[in-house]
Amino acid sequence: MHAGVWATLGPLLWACGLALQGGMLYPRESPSRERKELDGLWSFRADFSENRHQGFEQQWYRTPLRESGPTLDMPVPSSFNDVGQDRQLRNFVGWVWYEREVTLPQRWTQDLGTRVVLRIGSAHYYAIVWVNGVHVAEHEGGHLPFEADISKLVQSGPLSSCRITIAINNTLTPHTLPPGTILHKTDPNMYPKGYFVQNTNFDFFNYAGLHRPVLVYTTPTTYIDDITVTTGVDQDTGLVDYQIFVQGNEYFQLEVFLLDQEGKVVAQGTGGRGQLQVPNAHLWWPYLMHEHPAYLYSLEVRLTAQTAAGAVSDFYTLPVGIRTVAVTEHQFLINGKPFYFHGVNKHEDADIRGKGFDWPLLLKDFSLLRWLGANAFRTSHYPYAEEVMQLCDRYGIVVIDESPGVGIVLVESYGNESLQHHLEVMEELVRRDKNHPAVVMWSVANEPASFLKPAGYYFKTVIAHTKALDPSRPVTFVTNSNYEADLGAPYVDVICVNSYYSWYHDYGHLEVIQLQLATEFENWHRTYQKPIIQSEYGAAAIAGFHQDPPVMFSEEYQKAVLEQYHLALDQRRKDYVVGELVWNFADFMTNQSPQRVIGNKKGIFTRQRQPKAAAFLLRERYWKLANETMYHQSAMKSRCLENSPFNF
Ligand code: BDP
Repeated sequence: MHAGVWATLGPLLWACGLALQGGMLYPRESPSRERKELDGLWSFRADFSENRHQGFEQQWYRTPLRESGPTLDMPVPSSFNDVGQDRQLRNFVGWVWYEREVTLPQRWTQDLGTRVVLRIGSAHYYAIVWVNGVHVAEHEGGHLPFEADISKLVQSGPLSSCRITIAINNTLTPHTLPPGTILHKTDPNMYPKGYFVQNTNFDFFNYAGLHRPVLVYTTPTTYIDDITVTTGVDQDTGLVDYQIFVQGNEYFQLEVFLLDQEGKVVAQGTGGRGQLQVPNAHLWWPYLMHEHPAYLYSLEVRLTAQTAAGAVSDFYTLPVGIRTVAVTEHQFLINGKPFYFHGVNKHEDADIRGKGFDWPLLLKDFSLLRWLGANAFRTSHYPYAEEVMQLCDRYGIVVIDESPGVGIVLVESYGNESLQHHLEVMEELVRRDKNHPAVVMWSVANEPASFLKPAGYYFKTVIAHTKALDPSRPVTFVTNSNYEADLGAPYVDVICVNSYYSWYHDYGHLEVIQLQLATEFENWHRTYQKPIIQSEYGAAAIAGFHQDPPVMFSEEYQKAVLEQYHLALDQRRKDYVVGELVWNFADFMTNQSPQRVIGNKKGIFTRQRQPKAAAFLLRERYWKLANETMYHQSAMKSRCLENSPFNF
């Protein structure tokens, strides 16, 4: 087979005039692949110079960082902001420098048949990477992985260790995603010379640093670069369409095996693309929708090629869930059955580590989701770590996968430069997450100023591009506009709408919620004939504040707002409302303002993941909803009884 044939996203991307270089398969160990994690302590320095450019002027990447000035120890993964006691570092805007020495196994540096790749899970926001002082990568965007092939560098001579330097800039501009602006304050009576602040239009703290795992991994020099899997169902037969892209050699053989959870081969094929048929397939069902949710097969891909040095093999195993997704005027269907989203919006956010990836925190969050009876969440307002998506696949938690397109409210952010970047980000997101069965819809943005004139063309283009990249999933963006003013709504598959009745207006007036919400639902559905998700609603409560009758910021008020929403949702959910996602799963950090009390307190859990009264209310509701929407009632009963707070 000829490797020049693009077997993955390639043709579509070329057709659209854009193309990412290569795939972004999650680095998994296999008989042909090894990994070395670089998590732990790195050396760190923020460039506090006036123009924030001293690091480049003095070329801090050329020699060990400790030689150009004092350094701090900085944990990776973590945001740098909340680790120390320095207020200036917490609020720092500009370049920070990370460095780590790493000793690579001798074989990696001596075997020319080994390809050595440096992979950065995320670096917020703009990153430049050097290895031993040599520039190897640059990446824009704080929430998606990027890589550099460093084989040549580490294999070019005797090497005892290699030095990785990463400069990261958290500055946001009108053309970044999310956008932001730098405001220079020039009044000498009020601000010192050169004073500036970063302004943003989103409601979470702009944490920065190396937020996700950094690692070095290997593949052979002829390697499986990308795999795309889409699935279908024909009666009882599961259909798995695969496309495999190989790099490094023109001539090779590919074999694929689909294994069930017992390790039995249920289908096999050869070549770079094909369809596997699985008789009596176990479908991937969401949590609480089936007695065996989240069934995952393993797709084992085996590559063999002849090189001058002899035969080469590469192996990669991809988890695969067989399921279908479809949208009608009234319904969201998974495996042909109506699916009702009852879940949450989240943030990657916690004490001290900020947006830093943390396994214990992640497992705690998933155990709370399951306790709650939540079957879905939205990755508000940016792509989450790959490990999060993997757990969603494993536990059957359905995901609306959102881009970092949050706070797009300035007219400057609707020009061509922003649009091109948004298209690229959607490419990176689809490339990374396309194979996750848990992902059932893409969200290209949250609450953009979609009433501005250029927003119509902008969202039409971003949505069309996303659909071309992945025709297998619906696309949306999340709005808080009025239905008449929304220029993006004609292009989405599902209307996702946020509202804060009796919170941001009609303060304290719980009695207006039902009427206002019912009117809104009617208007949207009459105008667009599309299913609707209440993609955000909620109220702030400071844990431990109690008032009865309910008063804003008390736990009772938060609960009462939710109850009123639920009454209106119940009137429409059997009709065209297909989901409800509370804002928010947990309290989270924001910028400082008189509207925020050490962050946003709309969590149903505290930032430390302890329940407020609203969590118990939602738990009761979600388990009831699950009970109503189960499709295999008798089989489900016994399973749900184990966890449910109710007797069915
Ligand atoms: C919504 C935003 C969300 C905010 C929330 C709030 O989408 O990011 O945190 O409001 O104000 O409009 O709590």
